[in-house]
Amino acid sequence: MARVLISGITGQDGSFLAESHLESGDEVHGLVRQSSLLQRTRLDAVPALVNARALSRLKLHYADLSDTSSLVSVLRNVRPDLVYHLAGQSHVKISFDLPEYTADSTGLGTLRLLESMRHVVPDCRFFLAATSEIFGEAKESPQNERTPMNPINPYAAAKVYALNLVRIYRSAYGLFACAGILFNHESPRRGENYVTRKIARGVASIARGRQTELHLGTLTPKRDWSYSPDVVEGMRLVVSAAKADDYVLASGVSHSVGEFCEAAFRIVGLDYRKHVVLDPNYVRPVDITETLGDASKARSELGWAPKTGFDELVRIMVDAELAELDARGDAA
Ligand code: NAP
Ligand code: F7E
Repeated sequence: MARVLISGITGQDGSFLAESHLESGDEVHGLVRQSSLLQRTRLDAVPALVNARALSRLKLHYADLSDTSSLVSVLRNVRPDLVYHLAGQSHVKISFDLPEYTADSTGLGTLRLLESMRHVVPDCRFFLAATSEIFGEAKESPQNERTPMNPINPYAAAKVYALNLVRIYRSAYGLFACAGILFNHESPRRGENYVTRKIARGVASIARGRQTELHLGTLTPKRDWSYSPDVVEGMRLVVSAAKADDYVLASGVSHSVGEFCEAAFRIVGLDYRKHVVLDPNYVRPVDITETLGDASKARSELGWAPKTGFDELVRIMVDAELAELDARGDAA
């Protein structure tokens, strides 16, 4: 039984990762930050899939990425074998509004956690959720582990810093520090202000007669979208590899935001062109035209490949929103 510590356990990936390790019989510890409400909706989904005995192996600890002493204290108490570092401000557009907070939580937060680990649990394995955003408007397609970093927003710049720290702590101190260079991955647990969840919610709401329009910034950018549980499976393989290294986790297929809309509206028999309204409020100062990942290193060295294709992902997300609306029984 491994002792696993997850920062960002209340997020999309953190909740799937917690579930996956609980199902493997591990002891799972999560860092949670202070908030005025105790509702943690993604974690509430966990009990549906694991039994009560497994839930007794889930423990939450208050800590904050801005408070080094809280991180040291949790590491001392838990003495984890594995740390997954998923927490931080990770919305690209919001990083233009909160550049300093993004640098502090996503960039310096990683430094604080690595430095605390180096002193308290130097033999513990560390996984960073890095991002395809580090490549910016990439000079080559598809992007792999050797593609030059060229960040174009504050979030990406903070993740470049975090990824460089992982490489430094690996080479300078011999820490087992590794990273997944994660391309977009989605699920019904995705944050509501990311485009796929926003579209899925909009489609369900329009299909049930609760609204008529869906406001989006642009339809042209293309993203390499995967299903979050597939990527979480990849994270587990990266952190349990024989050697600490960095791996791209991506589907290798790219679709535009417009194609996501088309597929999602088609599921409920509607034409997206009649409902999508372009709204400048959601346009970014700069945006990446296309991301496309080459996960061949993860495939050949770790045996990882995503199982869920684009059409299935869209269906999973739309069906979940329809089911939630119908369960609430408040369709107009
Ligand atoms: P998410 O759903 O937005 O979850 C973010 C988590 O970080 C939440 O648990 C949140 O806690 C926590 N958090 C945020 N700021 C914090 C702070 N200052 N101190 C402590 N905790 C904080 O993100 P996700 O989609 O699961 O992504 C997980 C990680 O993968 C992130 O690091 C993200 O940058 C990276 N990533 C994601 C994708 C993707 O497509 N999903 C792609 C590439 C990389 P609260 O619940 O309290 O808000
Ligand atoms: O945008 C466009 C938007 O916010 C996708 C994060 O997990 O993946 C994610 O970052 C695309 C962009 O994700 C709206 O301009 C159009 O081109 O869902 P998103 P993202 O910015 O790609 C990377 C890999 C991460 O690491 C990040 O943490 O969709 N778009 N209209 C819109 N996006 C949003 N959110 N809202 C719109 O109305």
